[in-house]
Amino acid sequence: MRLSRAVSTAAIVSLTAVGLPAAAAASPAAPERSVTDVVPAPVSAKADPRGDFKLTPFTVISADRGAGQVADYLRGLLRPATGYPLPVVPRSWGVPAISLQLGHDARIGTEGYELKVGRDGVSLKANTADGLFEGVQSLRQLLPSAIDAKRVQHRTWTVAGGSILDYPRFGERGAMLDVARHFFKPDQVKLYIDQIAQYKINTLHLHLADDQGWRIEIKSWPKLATVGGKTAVDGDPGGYYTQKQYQDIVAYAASRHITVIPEIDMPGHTNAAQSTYAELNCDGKAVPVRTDTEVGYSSLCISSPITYKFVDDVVRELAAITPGQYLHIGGDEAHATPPADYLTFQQKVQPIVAKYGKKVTGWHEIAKSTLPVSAVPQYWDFGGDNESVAAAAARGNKILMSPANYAYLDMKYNPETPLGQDWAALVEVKDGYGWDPASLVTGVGEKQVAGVEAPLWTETIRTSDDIEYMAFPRLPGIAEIGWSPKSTHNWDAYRQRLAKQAPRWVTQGIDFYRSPQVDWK
Ligand code: IFG
Repeated sequence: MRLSRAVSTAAIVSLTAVGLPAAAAASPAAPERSVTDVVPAPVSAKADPRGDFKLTPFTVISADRGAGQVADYLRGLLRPATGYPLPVVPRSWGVPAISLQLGHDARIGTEGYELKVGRDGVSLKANTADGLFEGVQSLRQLLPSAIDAKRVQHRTWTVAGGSILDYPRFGERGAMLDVARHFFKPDQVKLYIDQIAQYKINTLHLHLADDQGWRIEIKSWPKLATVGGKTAVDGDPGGYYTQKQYQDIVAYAASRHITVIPEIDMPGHTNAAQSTYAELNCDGKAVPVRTDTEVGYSSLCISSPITYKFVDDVVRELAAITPGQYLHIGGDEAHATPPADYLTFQQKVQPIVAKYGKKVTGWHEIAKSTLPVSAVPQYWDFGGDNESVAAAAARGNKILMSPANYAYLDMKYNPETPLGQDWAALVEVKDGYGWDPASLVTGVGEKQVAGVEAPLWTETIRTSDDIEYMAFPRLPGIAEIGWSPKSTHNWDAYRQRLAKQAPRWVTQGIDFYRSPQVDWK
């Protein structure tokens, strides 16, 4: 039966309108996704349009010994939307497979991987499980964005063909969540862990204590959490992690190949502790509880011996439940601590961290003291000269870069941004992408950079939606700066790759800021 012209035209219009390319409207579409679209940009990627791999209900995941955890994680990613069994097997016996293999490839180091996608199967090779995990993050992006759906989608599942050889520029790519100004429940932290893991972030810095709240149970000073944890900025609900809950968060992060770095900020930013325990104040009187957002007014009592018993107890208990090598001792904005006292404090506290088998990291002010070479100052100023940071770098300390005017995710995008602050800068997506860690601070070059971190301070951030709005789309840019070769750093190319991430965030329910600087897909 011939449709009348009007009807057939209407049919084409309606099909096109719902986004289904009607035959007449179809053009040879550029592939929706390709190995060259991956964020962070890989070291090398070569598309093979004839090499697409189709997942089917018969596809298996084969895993070398030692690759089982990543294989199970991958299966967990793919099963909800495909509904396929995708059994994890030690060998594929010739059945089409995604194979995870461990080897010794000097080119890719401890976190790199080699990914090959062809019609007959997918091969992912790495030297460690960490490398396989990072390779899986790239593999995910070669599948349709619908792969992140939580319910079965009846459709074809094609992995874009091609090959990727990849490894990180810097060893540390981090995100910080300030759970002190506002408290976030373990499940909210785990959600953020899953969101940042997809961009090869490998550390999560938890800012566990500040003036407005103490968030981690310390058994030898129980009121820190039970009393000091009650408050939050603006009198909002407080909360804290029991040591068991903290260990559960640490384990969850580890299953996403992310190391937790806990921070107890001192000698400043200590009002929650000092309003809870009178003996922590030089005059023996508890200071008033504070839930405003002023900074720089508090200081532990440097001359009092009990201060160092407090630090010893806190560091000992935190070290015992932290598998990661580093403890963050804060050290920022100690404006109420006389400079000489600050140095005294650093000289007493840093050995305590070492005594409990951990290494020191802290805001870059700690570089005013002579640090052990393993200590990592975290730079948070705007770039340029900093004598003590340059001197530390010259002595062999590596510097973690988190400049407030580029990497602080609590900075507003623009004057109309409803959340966040603007004391450092307005940071639109392009601004957050427009810097290089190895040329930010005089005297801190490629070899002296430990990596990058994107802190999210939460004075104005209360919900997971708030976190998502500030972290996306800027966090992937920081992740790319930390992972990808400097040679790939190009805003015009990046903004197109970033745009293709949006359907994934929509499927994942990430409430991201639709910056006008990006042509969102
Ligand atoms: N500076 C303070 C943070 C937080 C931040 C908000 C650092 C190292 C301003 N210290 O950044 O506690 O208040 O943007």
